[in-house]
Amino acid sequence: MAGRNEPTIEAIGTPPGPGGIGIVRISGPGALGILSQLFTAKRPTPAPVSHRLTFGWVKRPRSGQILDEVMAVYMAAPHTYTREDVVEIHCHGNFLILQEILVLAQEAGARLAEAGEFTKRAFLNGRLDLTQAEAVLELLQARTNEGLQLAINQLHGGLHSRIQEIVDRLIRIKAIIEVAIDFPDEEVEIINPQEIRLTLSENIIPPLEYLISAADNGKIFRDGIAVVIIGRPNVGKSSLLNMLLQEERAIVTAEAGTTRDTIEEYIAIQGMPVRIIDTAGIRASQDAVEEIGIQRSRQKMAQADVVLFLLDASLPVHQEDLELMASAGGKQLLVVANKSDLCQPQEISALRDRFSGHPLVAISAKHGNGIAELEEALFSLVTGHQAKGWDPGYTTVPNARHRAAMAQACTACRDLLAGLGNELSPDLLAIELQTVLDHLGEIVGYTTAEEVLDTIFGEFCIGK
Ligand SMILES: Nc1nc2c(ncn2[C@@H]2O[C@H](COP(=O)(O)OP(=O)(O)OP(=O)(O)O)[C@@H](O)[C@H]2O)c(=O)[nH]1
Ligand SMILES: [Mg+2]
Repeated sequence: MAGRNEPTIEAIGTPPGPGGIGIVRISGPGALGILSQLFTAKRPTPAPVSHRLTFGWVKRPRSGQILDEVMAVYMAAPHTYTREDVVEIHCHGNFLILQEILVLAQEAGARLAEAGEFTKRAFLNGRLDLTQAEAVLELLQARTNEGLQLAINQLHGGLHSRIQEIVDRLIRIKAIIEVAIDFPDEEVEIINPQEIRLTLSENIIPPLEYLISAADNGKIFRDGIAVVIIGRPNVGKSSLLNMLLQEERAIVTAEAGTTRDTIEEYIAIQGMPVRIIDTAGIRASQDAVEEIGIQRSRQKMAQADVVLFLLDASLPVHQEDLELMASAGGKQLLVVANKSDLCQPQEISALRDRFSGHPLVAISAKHGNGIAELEEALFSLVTGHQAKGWDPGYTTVPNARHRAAMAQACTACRDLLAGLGNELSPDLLAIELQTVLDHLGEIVGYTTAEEVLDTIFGEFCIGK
């Protein structure tokens, strides 16, 4: 637990820009003292009452001048986010007011918090484990309801408790082995390799493997995908972007070469967070600006997870279409036959035959036909499942960091199993076991390297 001499930290907890309310948050042993210097309650109490909002004013201590009318709350440790004394001042959401409260609090002894420092203190003080601290960040950043739900489950300790169960089983085995090390001459056979083997192969490796598969299958719902719309000029790429966004985001004209730069937006498709990128139409061009745009289109195509390859279905397939499609290389590709309102069903069938190696959907980006089918096809392409009625069933989806540690733990468990077969000495078994425990400890934060912690908390915003 952080000691009494931890510095008291402060930050604005609300997003930038004008708002109804802005909150300054202060945490640390000096929090209450700082509040008493800045805040004057309308109805003062003889002693501070914890966890109660109080109406009053923030005054500039030197002049006694009122800065703002506020609600303030003091929350006594340890029942707070950081487990330290915490103070919040809820003022009007004006940046000048928030900024001045920060300065006044600094003059009273606080220092500006680093990114994620509140949550880091919550972690260091044992209020959250590392998976829960990461879940806080995910909760703030989730873009879909599915992602939100996963973050809440993890914050609630979903992953932590699963890992803890596995750790507890390992610790039980370790205790047995340690007895064997401490009493090597005992007549009774203390280590029962068969029992340890069974625990490892049935109660430790399978749950780890399950969590690893959950990480793989749930990844897209957690991290999302980048989808790029690619095609020759005028095929309707920007129209499709606008239709997906339900907003006139990109300029659409009948002229080829309208979009010069890439346009990126975020949408949710069937619960997947999608970064959707409209690009300049690709063709041989003499125009310098257009040429730069086309290079950008190609870069975005190279970086994307999925290519929506758009064709104008009302026109014959052009050599440039084929070249463009070939240049998508090994990307996951969905052929989108646009302007289907201008052609006959048999023309679409002909395209289907022609591009039979790829999934194809027919749409009209202008009128909105086929958009639901497009979303479903995209979902099946990236998940391998039908969108309708598919429930991944995972309430816990470990992230890439957790996955890597679990994979290492699994490998170490298999080594341990092999060691048991070879009748390894108890000392060596204990070392192998500790390796597994260390890998799992990285996930929850027992044995996580300082740099890793810095990276994790560095991703947070200042006020969290
Ligand atoms: N009939 C019909 N017209 C469409 C459809 N989609 C787009 N258009 C028209 O096709 C023209 C080009 O559309 P854009 O969305 O600007 O095409 P683009 O692929 O973004 O073009 P560039 O940015 O120039 O590469 C516009 O006149 C659109 O109204 C469609 O589904 N049906
Ligand atoms: Mg365009």
